[in-house]
Amino acid sequence: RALHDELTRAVQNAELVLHYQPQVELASGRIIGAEALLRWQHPARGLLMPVAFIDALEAHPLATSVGQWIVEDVCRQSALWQAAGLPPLRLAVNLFGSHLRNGTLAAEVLASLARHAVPPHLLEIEVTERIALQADDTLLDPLRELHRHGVSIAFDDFGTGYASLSSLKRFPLSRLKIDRSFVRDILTDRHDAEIVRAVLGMAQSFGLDVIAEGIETAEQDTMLRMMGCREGQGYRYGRAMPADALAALISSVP
Ligand code: G
Ligand code: G
Ligand code: MN
Ligand code: NA
Repeated sequence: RALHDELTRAVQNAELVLHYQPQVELASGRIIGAEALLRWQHPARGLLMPVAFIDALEAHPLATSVGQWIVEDVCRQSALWQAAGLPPLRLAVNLFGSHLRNGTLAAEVLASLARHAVPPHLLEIEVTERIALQADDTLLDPLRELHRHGVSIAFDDFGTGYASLSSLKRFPLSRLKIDRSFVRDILTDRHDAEIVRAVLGMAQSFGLDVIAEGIETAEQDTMLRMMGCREGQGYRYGRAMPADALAALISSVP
């Protein structure tokens, strides 16, 4: 209850901010995109991570408007970076289940893209298995519509739940995000390595792109490249950081 009320205030006072974690092309190390991750700039407690508030926010009546703001802010940022001469970046947002159920998702996202003249393929929407499981088939229609318009749809934390395989059939997908739990021990756990290999093979069969999450070391990077994984995300390339810091990082690389 206290957290609920505090979140109401936080939204009204614009205390929520987006940080951006780089995503790279493994072959070159080039930053080709970023995932927008929510932070709460709390006036008394400092910068709060999602673990402290994301469940409360997801259940909050304001979740949908926060979701709308996230898409709008990412499109605004994308246009700013384009105008500043940065190479085109694919920016990913995480979806609240309630936002999908709201029914206006597709129209809002398309409006934000149009307002800021952002090409649809530069926006990616990440959907988790939790959402996939809840969703009856018509609830996926907004995602289908966005996908038809060229918006990229990624399956987050792929491989961690039992809906994964059947979801490949129903979901309008562009990319699988290999969960970081499989990347962590990829050099020492033969089963994890085989799971990653299987996901890469499955993605190829289904014509999907793949990104591996949670890459922390050069050895994990090399292993994934050798296995044919083309993109990665993780502390090795950078943590989530303020937008200006990401722009500086991209500009610092010749
Ligand atoms: O870096 P990290 O602690 O930011 O993120 C933890 C989790 O919080 C992520 O895995 C993601 O599921 C969730 N999360 C972070 N930002 C957002 C957001 O903007 N929207 C939604 N729905 N979830 C988010
Ligand atoms: O939406 P999702 O759950 O995938 O959000 C990404 C989460 O993973 C965030 O909490 C982010 O801070 C975290 N993360 C990103 N890169 C790494 C990494 O290299 N190692 C670990 N342990 N966590 C990571
Ligand atoms: Mn994510
Ligand atoms: Na994830």
